[in-house]
Amino acid sequence: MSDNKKLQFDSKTVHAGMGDYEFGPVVPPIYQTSTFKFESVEQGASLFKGEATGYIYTRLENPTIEAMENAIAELEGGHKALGCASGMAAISTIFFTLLKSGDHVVCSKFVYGPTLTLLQNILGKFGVESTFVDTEFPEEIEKAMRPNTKVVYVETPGNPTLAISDLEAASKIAHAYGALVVVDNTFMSPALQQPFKFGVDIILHSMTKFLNGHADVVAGIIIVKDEEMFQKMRKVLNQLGGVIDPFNSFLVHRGLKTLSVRMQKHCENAQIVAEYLENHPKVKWVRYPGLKSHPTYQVGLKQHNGTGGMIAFELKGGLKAGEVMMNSVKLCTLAVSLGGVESLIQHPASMTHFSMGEEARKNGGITNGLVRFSVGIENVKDIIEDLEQALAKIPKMEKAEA
Ligand code: LCS
Repeated sequence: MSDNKKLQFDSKTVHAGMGDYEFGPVVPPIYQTSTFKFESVEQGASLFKGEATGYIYTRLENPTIEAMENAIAELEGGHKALGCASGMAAISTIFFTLLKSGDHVVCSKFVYGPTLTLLQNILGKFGVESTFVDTEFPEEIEKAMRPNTKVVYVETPGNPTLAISDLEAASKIAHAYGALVVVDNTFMSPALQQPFKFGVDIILHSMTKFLNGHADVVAGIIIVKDEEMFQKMRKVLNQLGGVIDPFNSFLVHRGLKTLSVRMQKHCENAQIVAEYLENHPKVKWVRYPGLKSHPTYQVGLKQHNGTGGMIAFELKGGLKAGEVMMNSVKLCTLAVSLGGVESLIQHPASMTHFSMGEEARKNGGITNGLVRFSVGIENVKDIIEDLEQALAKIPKMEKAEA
């Protein structure tokens, strides 16, 4: 193993997490086994007591999973990471570790729909209260803090509004009240945003998206800053059981090697597409971290190393026009999820954020006409040509829908 700590980020994406394995493979082998043989009863017992190092059972630890976890912990600048079966498994493990009945959470009001419903409907049932605020405004976080607030949960940029929250400001406020800051870094990946640099305590990702990058895995990850939190979180994950499996870990680790080049291309393409949409006569508004018209563009400049691959926009003809466009794309695919090499387009109000309900959507700024676009790494000329022909299908609509 080379001393990866000295390497630049893009070199780390290629080499991080590699261990020493029998036969000298250049990538971690897939240990597709549920359990590991003990040398003796005594050795098995000492492994369980934590006195010996080694592997016991894949729900607890597995070398293929560990390699991927080490790689992502290194890329985020964290201590260690825990691979999970999905982004939602990562989020629920974090909440079940940090919260108990009577505790309070302050959460961004623009989050992935199921994150909001998990807090409201499931954690709510166990006596955890949540307040959803516009975390773009630090004073809104401060106003919502209570003596029993244990977690400030920020998704930035938010799904699907692309609202950017200031992580340094959120961390300062949360810490002043003794609360921890948890950040969903799915939309940016560590290539474009490294939340630990801004004082955040715990990072999570849906690795289904940019980290894996190829739309063929559902997975999540939690990254922590110290051993004490790692052990606490690991115990809960092992007992809840939402762990990743070795093959998906292998695929994510494979995807990570091209993270830097993929993110660079996502950013380049999305900037061109966002500017194209912003100048299109049929478009009402566009939200993209790389546009000066973004209300928190300046926060993005401070916090990001690039402007990402996600765009939100609304057409002048509202939902009806959006439906025509989404039904007319040919190269781009009408599908949920995001962050893969292929361009995907979807309608949050009826798809990813449907479960939130109309009121929470309205509160979070998710209008019925909002279209979300995950810009892939195809040639941008082909993407624009596809959008052009789809937008041309929209009949003249005089009045914009509410
Ligand atoms: N966090 C964010 C920001 C997400 O976008 C998603 C999934 C999750 C967490 C949950 O991850 P999962 O369990 O699916 O791995 N977002 C999706 C979306 O926007 N379309 O389909 C899934």
